[in-house]
Amino acid sequence: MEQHIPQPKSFGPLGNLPQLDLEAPVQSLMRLAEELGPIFRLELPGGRKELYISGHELVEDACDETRFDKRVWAPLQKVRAFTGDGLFTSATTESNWQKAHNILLPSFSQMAMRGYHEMMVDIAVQLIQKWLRLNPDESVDVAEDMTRLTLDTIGLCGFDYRFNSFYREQSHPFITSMTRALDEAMGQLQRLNIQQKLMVVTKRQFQHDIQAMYTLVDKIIAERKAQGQASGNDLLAHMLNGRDPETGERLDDENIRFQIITFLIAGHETTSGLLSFALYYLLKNPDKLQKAYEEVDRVLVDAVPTYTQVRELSYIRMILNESLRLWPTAPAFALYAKEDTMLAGKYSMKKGDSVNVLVPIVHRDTDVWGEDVETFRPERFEDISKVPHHAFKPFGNGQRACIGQQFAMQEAVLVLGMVLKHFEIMDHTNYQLKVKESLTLKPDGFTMRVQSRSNQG
Ligand code: MNH
Repeated sequence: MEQHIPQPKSFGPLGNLPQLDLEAPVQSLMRLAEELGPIFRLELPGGRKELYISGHELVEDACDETRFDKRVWAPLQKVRAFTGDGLFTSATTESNWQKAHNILLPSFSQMAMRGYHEMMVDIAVQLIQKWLRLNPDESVDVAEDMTRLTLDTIGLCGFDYRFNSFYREQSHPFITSMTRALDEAMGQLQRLNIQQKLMVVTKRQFQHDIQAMYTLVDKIIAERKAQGQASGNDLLAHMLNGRDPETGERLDDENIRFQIITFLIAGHETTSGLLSFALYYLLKNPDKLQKAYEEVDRVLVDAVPTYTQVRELSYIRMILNESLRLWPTAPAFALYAKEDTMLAGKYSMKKGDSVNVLVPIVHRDTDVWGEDVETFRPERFEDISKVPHHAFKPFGNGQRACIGQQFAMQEAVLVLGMVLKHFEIMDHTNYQLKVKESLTLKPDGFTMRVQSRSNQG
């Protein structure tokens, strides 16, 4: 039997837009899900209808790849203005998706992580050095320094390029352009067509920012080609040299440009948010912080961690997973039906209809996670076989899941481990969590103090 899908009261041509806080759309959707249940519908300007799901049964069914595939949903369509048919913003049916996926998958295997370890350590040491040199009354802007770290890490591991963010007060010009372009892409979503047409200056700035990104990236590609294509063992080398085992084809230059911009965006915002949320939760949970200290003191016995030691930091990894459960920094993804189908046997969907998965609410489904879903409890991830994987989707789904998952976790475990080995962290403002939204989520205005642990004898 067909079931009713709730929709809040709508307001003429604006539809349900008034119910969304435009500064924090995901958090408005989370509130609506708590009110309306595991499935609801909204009407957005332009007659766009969107379906949102967050119950584990619905999500598990929509994650069936034989019937559903990733939809490049509205925000990603906007981002396509500068990431084109790169991995993140292409449809599975576009030929460059499969080709790039085949060529790049080996660069992201757990094996490949060994090859990035020295470079990850190089950047992590810069963060530690910066914090060691702070005066006792100075505090750390957590998300800012984590963004410096993750950007520099993907720059170095990916393209042998140093953004040198720890040597700059202001962000690197690439990041200024990227952030502004991302904000503009999100802004376009919320404007009516007529407003959009009037925003000449904004449009010109957008074009300027895109051009600035292309210029830097094209320079990186040209310099590498000048050195001889075979040089290097980073992502760029793999993109220039790799051939698709299925077709024998290489990636073209335009697609490589889109992939580089994609990796620079996808490869740093989310990981930086993850590290920031993890530090927030540790400050608020002293008993978990104590367990983490015990682990790093036991495992990280050398001046800098080895690859193998990072793999041994299992409690640190659990902390990161639990942070991703409560605040998955990429909070939503979309799927469409490949043929007419019934979602979870209850809701009929026509070929092409889509659903948006509200990940933070799936991660708070008490049916699978238990009653204490709001509690930060890394021990949930102790026994991998007991984790409800169908209701844990911080990295998306199936073949379209995050290609950088191993990379992100390797980097985050290394950095959180090193931070805790070196510093006592202090919640000097009694920070109250406020989540800031762009394409991803981050704690807003979160600062802490750090004190070297080695000075304490
Ligand atoms: Mn990542 C896709 C989350 C780190 C590169 N990433 C996705 C998706 C999610 C996601 C969710 C699926 C989106 C969708 O279905 O529309 N990613 C994360 C999170 C982190 C992360 C939570 C860190 C924490 N991602 C990284 C890193 C890189 C990266 C690091 C690169 C070095 N991610 C990608 C790419 C895709 C992706 C590329 C698209 C993959 C594909 O569709 O083929």
